[in-house]
Amino acid sequence: MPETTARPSDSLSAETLLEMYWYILLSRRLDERSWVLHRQGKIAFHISGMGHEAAQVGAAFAIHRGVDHVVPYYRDLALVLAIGVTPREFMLSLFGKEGETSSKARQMPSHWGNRRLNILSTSSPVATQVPQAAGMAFAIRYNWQTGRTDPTDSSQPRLALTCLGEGSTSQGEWHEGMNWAGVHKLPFICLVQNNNYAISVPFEQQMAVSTVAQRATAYGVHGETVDGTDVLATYDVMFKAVQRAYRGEGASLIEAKCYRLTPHSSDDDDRSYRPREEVEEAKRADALIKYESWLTERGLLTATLKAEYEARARAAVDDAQHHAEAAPYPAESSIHDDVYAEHAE
Ligand SMILES: Cc1ncc(C[n+]2csc(CCOP(=O)(O)OP(=O)(O)O)c2C)c(N)n1
Ligand SMILES: [Mg+2]
Repeated sequence: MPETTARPSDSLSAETLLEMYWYILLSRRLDERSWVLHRQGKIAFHISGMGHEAAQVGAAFAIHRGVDHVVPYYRDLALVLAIGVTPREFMLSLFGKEGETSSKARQMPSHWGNRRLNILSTSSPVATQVPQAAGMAFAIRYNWQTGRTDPTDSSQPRLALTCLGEGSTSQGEWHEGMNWAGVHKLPFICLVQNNNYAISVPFEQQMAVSTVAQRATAYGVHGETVDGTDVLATYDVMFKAVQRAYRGEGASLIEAKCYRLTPHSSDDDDRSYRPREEVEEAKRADALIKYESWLTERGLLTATLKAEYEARARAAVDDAQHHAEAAPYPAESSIHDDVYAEHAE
């Protein structure tokens, strides 16, 4: 008899599979609108996650969303939406309006932070969040070891997940964080979203190895490369990494191969370093189209249902935009809030 290996995603319900689809779609439509708003001169800056959504949604669904610690990077729109950030919260950050959750509208957009959802905001220098996330994982393990928390208690954070691009793994902080995670067998996952470019610098000019995942050996952590345009393949790899972390078996370095479908940001022109044919080919292999076909082949997505999802996404994007446009800017008098410590006289 041929050997069949069950994949964790085999046991996902139709409802969950469609929920994953919803977040990929919602992220894509919000992202597209953001580019339009930028071109209309309504917002100053946008940095896109298009092409990375499947990897991010696959990862989000493998963790305990809203409870486990997540330290995302700027491309993680789909990840944070799947964790519970709302389209309104995202648009408030684009417009820099009152109610923005990461920094009360002080930060650049896409520097996700959300106390309610255990999402920690990062600063702009890439990879600086890696030692911080490893430190959070250290605290989790320390609390288990000292009996302060129970590793089987799913109401508590049981791992720290951080994301970054492959180019950012050239930074010293990445190596320090990974080493720390390996030495202390931390419940820590680093998800590297490898889109082959660090702005204009291609992969082969960033490192002399052929995958990021093989660097895991140097830190004594589990390393694996996965097709990040395949939401279920990413979910499977992430699910196993998450279970290892929860069981106290240590850290993982997961490399999800993606393609950035847009320029690096609204300030970049990628025509100077990427051939158009390469971009067009990646668009044909787009994660959203691939997952739609997969769902359709299995009878889970019909033309009617797809139209319903599109209408729902459109309504959510419109609502978020109108909400952010109507919201006030932070009051001038609040400019020093959270800058200086406050002491009771
Ligand atoms: C320490 C540091 N150096 C340079 C930059 C400017 N910068 C911002 S994003 C970026 C590219 C990062 O590429 P990668 O890690 O591959 O992530 P991607 O943007 O491709 O998802 C650079 C160089 C920065 N933010 N921080
Ligand atoms: Mg990159």
